Amino acid sequence: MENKYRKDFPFFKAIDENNSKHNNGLIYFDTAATAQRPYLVLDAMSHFYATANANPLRGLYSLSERATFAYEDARSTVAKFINANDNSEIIFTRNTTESLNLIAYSYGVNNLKEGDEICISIMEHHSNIIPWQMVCGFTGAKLVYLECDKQTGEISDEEISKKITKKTKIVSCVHVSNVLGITNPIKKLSKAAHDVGAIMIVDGAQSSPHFKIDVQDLDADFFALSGHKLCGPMGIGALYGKKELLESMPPFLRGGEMIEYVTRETATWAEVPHKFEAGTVSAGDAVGMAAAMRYLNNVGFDKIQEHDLILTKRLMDGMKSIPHVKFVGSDDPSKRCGIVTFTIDGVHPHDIASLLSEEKIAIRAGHHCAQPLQQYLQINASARASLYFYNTEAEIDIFLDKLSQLRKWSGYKD
Ligand code: C6P
Repeated sequence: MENKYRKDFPFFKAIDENNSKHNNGLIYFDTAATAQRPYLVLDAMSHFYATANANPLRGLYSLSERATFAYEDARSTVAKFINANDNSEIIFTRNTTESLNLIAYSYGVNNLKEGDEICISIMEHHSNIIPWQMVCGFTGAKLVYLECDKQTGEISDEEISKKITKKTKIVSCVHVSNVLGITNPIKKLSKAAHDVGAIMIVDGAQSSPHFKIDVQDLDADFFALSGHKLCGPMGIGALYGKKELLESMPPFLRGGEMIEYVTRETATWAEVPHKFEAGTVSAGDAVGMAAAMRYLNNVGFDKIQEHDLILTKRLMDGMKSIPHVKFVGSDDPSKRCGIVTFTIDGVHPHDIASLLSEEKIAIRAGHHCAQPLQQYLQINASARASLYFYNTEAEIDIFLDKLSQLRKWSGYKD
């Protein structure tokens, strides 16, 4: 089946036309780490720097106004992309990690106290663990983990009602796990959080590239995402927050145009979202991320999901017939969001990645920045192939062929 999207990406176009300086023949199965970028994104950024580059939000001349317009227009695209109620509910950050730290430093440290609890899941990325460990250290609050089924990755209703209690002040959960690929029951978690007066934070780093996000339907108080995971540039992300919450919170970083008025001793703050955007903003990157979001909308999330499933099914069906390969998480392709994590008996995941790299296949191996999950599952490391709509069935078949030979290359007879 021909993949009509690949020509939209300079990276794949060069590979497919066999004129890439470094990557001819490369199979890129590491989109969960970072996606490739289409021409549209690179063009939008070049256009911004060629025609509208000035410091946004400051200058009174028309070039700066154009920069401000481009930046605020990008904010409006992000708001629409996740169905926020108002553009001012979107704060530009560097990435998901910074978005989560912003909430921890601004909301967490200032609103929690000893005896309170923060509830996260055992499958969180470190970016949604360590900031909360920090808040607990500062405030005396306690970190509580929602555990999942070790085979399927599912978090049960009983676990939710056991762990989210009157002591809970924050529930923060990953929407799609970067290891298990599972989609968590965010609406149930939001309801449980709100029923006890807690706020609901969603780490959307892995979900936002794969399906249509509706923060109002999820009833999330905060939603974090990264541009580079959804075909946008690195170094730009977003934090959605409900307006009344953002208005009640102090700034995270200070300096630049995030102020209203400064005296020798004190300062007052700009309105949201600018209160949270200290220093010169990454306008070119925001423009690039907005172009990526428009591109994904044009591809269509129904198409993206359809393609995810076709490829994931082919990959997992093939892997099931290779002896000694074991999935980490569910063996149901419809529950993986294109993220297939696995081990091979007797071959260290780092060796799997290195041997595949020699065959020009790029996958990730190691702890995937989710060490508490690996401790819980009692595995030291795993390998992960992650797919997107620009991957092909032919790539899957080559991958399966190489994978079936890995044990032999490692000195085993079967
Ligand atoms: N996961 C992976 O290979 P940043 O780095 O801030 O853009 O994203 C952090 C992050 C947060 N949450 C989840 C669920 C994630 O998957 C990631 C990034 C990459 O799995 C890099 S470790």
